[in-house]
Amino acid sequence: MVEKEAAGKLKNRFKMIDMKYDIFKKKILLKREVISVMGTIIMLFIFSCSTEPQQKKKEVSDPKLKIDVPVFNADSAYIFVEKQVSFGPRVISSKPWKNCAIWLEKKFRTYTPDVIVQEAAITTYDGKNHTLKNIIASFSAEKVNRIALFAHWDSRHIADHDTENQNSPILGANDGGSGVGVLLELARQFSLKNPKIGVDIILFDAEDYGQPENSNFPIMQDSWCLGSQHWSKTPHQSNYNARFGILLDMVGAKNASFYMEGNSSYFASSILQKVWKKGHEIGFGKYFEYKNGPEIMDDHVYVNILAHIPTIDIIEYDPSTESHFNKHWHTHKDDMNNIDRETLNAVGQTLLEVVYRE
Ligand code: AHN
Ligand code: ZN
Repeated sequence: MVEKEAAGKLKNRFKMIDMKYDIFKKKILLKREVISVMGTIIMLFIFSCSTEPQQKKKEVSDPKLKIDVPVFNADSAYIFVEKQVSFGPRVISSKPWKNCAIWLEKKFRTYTPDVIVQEAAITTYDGKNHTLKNIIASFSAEKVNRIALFAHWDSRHIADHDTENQNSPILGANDGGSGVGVLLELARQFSLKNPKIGVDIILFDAEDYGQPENSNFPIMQDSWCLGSQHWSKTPHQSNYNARFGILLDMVGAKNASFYMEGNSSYFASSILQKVWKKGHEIGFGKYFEYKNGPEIMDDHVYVNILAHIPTIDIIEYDPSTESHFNKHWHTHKDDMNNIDRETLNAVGQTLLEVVYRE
């Protein structure tokens, strides 16, 4: 009896031990499972941590990838040139000049509320008095960080490089019209998508009323670029400043090439490099040639010297002509036949790239 009891107790004890062992085993198994699941989670976490930040870093360190640069519409720019030419020669104080000024101001106002027509009394080399009009459109006028884009909107009062009708004014489709056409298309683009930087588009008057070589009038210094001279001495806002400027002059002729103009290299070499590099990067290397051109007396010289804004001139250089300008320069052939959409596009798209990446 005692033996039986003792044997039963022992059995029970063994049962208890077995049960405890079972629980112990289960606990270990559970622990292992937990550890393996945790391990997987930790591994996944480490994996995700080690790859994600690298990708993010790439995006942050290369902001160029994020910017959507608009597509320049060369047809639109072409129509803007055509419209200017349709008024006739835009010679200061003439009817076509007055009508074109009204149209330019109105057109700008459809793209921005900040439009100023700056007027100034001038006397030209021929002793005549006029009131010039510089037409200015500002985008994000409140921003301190700005750039300025320039062109002249007048056309020459004489055709001194033609063989015929030298005393009648020219249409200036390329010489005047092309730069303005490109800038109007840029204005349209700015109204659709605001660039990060503030932009001023400044159309100078009376650039092309310079004294001709065969003139009987006494020689007058600084007879060209009267609008830019006035604006550079007296900008439309006191304390006006821009980080840099780009002038467009004769940017619409077929197969034009733009050499690195001498004054631009002297005053604004880094801007010149920036623009030429962009032109090459987006496939317009045949227009933006890495060749040094001569110094040209143009609106940007006054902007550099008087307004102290480093400014380049994108201006056609033709090594095959005597003037080194376009073959129809200051002749009656500077009409719409002298305008090519591809050239307008090369210049316009390059400028969009420059502006939207600032
Ligand atoms: C001179 O011929 C002195 N300067 C060229 C500036 C110009 C005239 N641009 C267009 N027309
Ligand atoms: Zn000219």
